[in-house]
Amino acid sequence: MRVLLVIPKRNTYFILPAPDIGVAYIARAALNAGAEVEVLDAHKDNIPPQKFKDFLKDKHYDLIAFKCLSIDVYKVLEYCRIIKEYNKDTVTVLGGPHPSALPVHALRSLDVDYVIRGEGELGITLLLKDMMSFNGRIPSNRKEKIPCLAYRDDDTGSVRLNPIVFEEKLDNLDFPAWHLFKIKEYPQLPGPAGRFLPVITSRGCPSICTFCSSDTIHGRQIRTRSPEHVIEEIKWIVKNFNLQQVSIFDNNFTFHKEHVMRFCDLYMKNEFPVKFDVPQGVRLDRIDKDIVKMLDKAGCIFMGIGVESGLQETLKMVKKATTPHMIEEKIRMIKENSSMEVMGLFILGFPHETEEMVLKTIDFALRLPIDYAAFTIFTPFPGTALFDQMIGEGYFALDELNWEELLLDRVTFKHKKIDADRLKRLQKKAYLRFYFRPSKVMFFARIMFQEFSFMTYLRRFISILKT
Ligand code: B12
Ligand code: SF4
Repeated sequence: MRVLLVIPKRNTYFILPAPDIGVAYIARAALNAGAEVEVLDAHKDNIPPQKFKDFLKDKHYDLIAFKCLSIDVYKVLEYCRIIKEYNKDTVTVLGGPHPSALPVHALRSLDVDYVIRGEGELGITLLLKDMMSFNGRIPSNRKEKIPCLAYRDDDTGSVRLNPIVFEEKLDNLDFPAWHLFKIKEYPQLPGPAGRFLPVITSRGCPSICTFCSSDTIHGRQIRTRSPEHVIEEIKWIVKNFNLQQVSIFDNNFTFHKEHVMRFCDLYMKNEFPVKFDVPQGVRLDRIDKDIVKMLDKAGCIFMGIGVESGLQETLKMVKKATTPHMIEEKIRMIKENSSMEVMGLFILGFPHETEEMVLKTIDFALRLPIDYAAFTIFTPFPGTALFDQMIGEGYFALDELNWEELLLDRVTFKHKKIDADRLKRLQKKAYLRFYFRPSKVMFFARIMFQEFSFMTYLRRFISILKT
C-alpha cells in the first residue's frame, strides 16, 4: 500500500522554519499500519497543483492524503481533481483544522473520498489496515467502525460522521516520522536558535477562548505524555537531525505544574546540547515563579504569550480569563526571574472593537516588557465560537468566505466598526511602532548578520506590508 502525504502549496512567500509535526505523526501511524509512506511538502518544494501532474508521472499511490488548513481549500480541490484524472482509483483523504471543523462542507464541496476529523492517528491506522484487508474497497459496515472518519454513505450519498476518539495514552503514539522530511531544506531561525524541530508534550486545552479552534482537533481535556517519553524523543531528534533547538508546540504546556517541573528536571539531567523554547503561547494564569525559574534553569530561552488584547472588555468578551493588570504583572515577573525572551501575541480588530480600542491594545503592547510582538488581524476560523456567532449575526455566509484569505494578515469580513483599509494600516502601525524603537535595535542587528534568517523575516514583513 503506497501512501503520499501532502502539505499543499500556499499563497504566501513565507516558508515555515517548522516542518509540520501533525503530518509527521500521521506519517508514523501510516508506517506502523504497514504502508510505504512518502511526504511531500508542496509549499517548500514549490509544487502547486499545475505541477502536481508532472510530480505524479510514473508514480503510483493507493492513497493520497492532505493536511488542510482553511487557506488550503481551493488548492486541495485542484490537487484532488488532478489525482482523480490521473487515476480514479487513488483514494483521497483530508485531515487537519479545516475539514475537522467543517467535515460536511468539505465532503460536499471537495471531491475527496474521506475526511479524518481531529487527531488523525487512530483513523488513518484503521483506514489503511481496512484498505489492505479489503483490497481498497472497504465495506460500509467496516467504515462505520473507523474512529473520526467522515464519508459519503455508499447507498444514499449523505455524509456520515463517525464519533471522534482521542488516544488517551499519548505514550502509545510513536515518535513523528521526521526521517521522511527533508529537514535540512527548511529555513533556520535567527540567532543561535538555528535549526529546530517541534515536540508536543501534551494535547488539548480546557480554556474556551472564542477565537480559537484548537478543541476541534485536540478536545478540551488535557492529555499529557510522560516526561520520560518526551525526553526519549528529544534524545532521538537531537542525535539524528543536527538541531540547535527544540520547540514545544503544546496548546497549554504549563497547565499541569508537575508535568513542566518534571520535564525540566529531566531536560537538565540529560544535559542536552540544545536549548528549547515555547513559542506557541503559554497561559499566564498557569504560570508562577517556580515554573519560570525552572524553565530558565533547564534551558528555555524563549516564550510566546497569548496576550490577545490590552482591554479588559475584550479579554472578557473573548473568554480569555485574564486581565490587563494580571498580564502586566506576570510578564514583569517572568522578566525579573529569568533570562527568557518573551513575545506577546496580539489580535487586532475583534468584531466588537473600535479603532480606539485597537490603538489601546497597541499602546499596551508598547508598555509591556516584552522583547517581540506579533500583531495579527482577527480572523474568524471555522470551529471557533466567534465563527458561528458571526454567521448567526449575518457577517458572512459559509460560502461567501474566501478561504485563501484566512491568513491572519487580512481583513476577511465586513467589520462593522473599522474600515478594512484602516484596520490593515493599524496592523502595520503596530509593527512599526513596536519595532522601530531604540530598544529594538538589537533585534535587527541580530537578524541582519544571518543571511538566511534575514530573508525569512524579510519575506514575512513584505507579506504583511503588501496585503
Ligand atoms: C504550531 C502552529 C503553527 C506553527 C507551525 C505550523 C506547522 N508547520 O506545523 C506556525 C506558527 C508556523 C503556524 C503557522 C500558521 N498557522 Co498555525 N497553528 C499552530 C498550532 C498552535 C498547533 C499546531 C500543531 O502543531 N499541533 C500539534 C499537532 C500534533 O496537531 P495538528 O498539526 O493539528 O495535527 C493533527 C490533526 O490536525 C490531524 N492532521 C493533521 N494533518 C493531517 C493530515 C492528514 C492526512 C490526516 C488524516 C490528519 C491530519 O492529525 C494530526 C495528529 O494528531 C495550531 C492550533 C492548534 N492547537 O491546533 C495553529 C493552527 C493550525 N494554525 C492556524 C493558522 C491559520 C496558521 C497560519 C495560516 C497563520 C499565518 N500566519 O498565516 C500559518 C500557516 C502556515 C502553515 N504552513 O501551517 C490555524 C488553522 C485554522 C484553519 N482553520 O485554517 C490554527 C488551528 C490556529 C487557529 N488560529 O485557530 N502555526
Ligand atoms: S487560545 Fe490557547 S488558551 Fe485559549 S483555548 Fe486556544 S489553546 Fe487554549
